[in-house]
Amino acid sequence: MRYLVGALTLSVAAIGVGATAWHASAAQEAQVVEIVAERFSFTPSEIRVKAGTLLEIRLESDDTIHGFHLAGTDIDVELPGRGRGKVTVMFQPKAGRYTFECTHVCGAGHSFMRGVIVAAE
Ligand SMILES: [Cu+2]
Repeated sequence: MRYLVGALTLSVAAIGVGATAWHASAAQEAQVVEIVAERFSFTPSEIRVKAGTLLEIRLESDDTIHGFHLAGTDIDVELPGRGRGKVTVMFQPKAGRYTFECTHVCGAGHSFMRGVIVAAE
């Protein structure tokens, strides 16, 4: 399992997302979070974790192209349309609230398409 997580993270580091978080915590198992994007919401839209948990966030669209930007981090990726694969990012939150939002204009409700990761001590 540890080997698998490492392999996934190397591919993430290659596109410049979440690399710093990874190096600080190479020995830690990641908690997998799956998020599905569709017009005009993310499911789940609220994710609660313990602060310091290394998250492997797997993002997938159920319709068109969407974006995923996690405020306060350098995580900003584009999700391909339905059936065209997932995008994985690594994130290890300190205590706090981290809003995420769609960054690819996807229709009338685009600006309401957001959610939050809440990391508590
Ligand atoms: Cu959008």
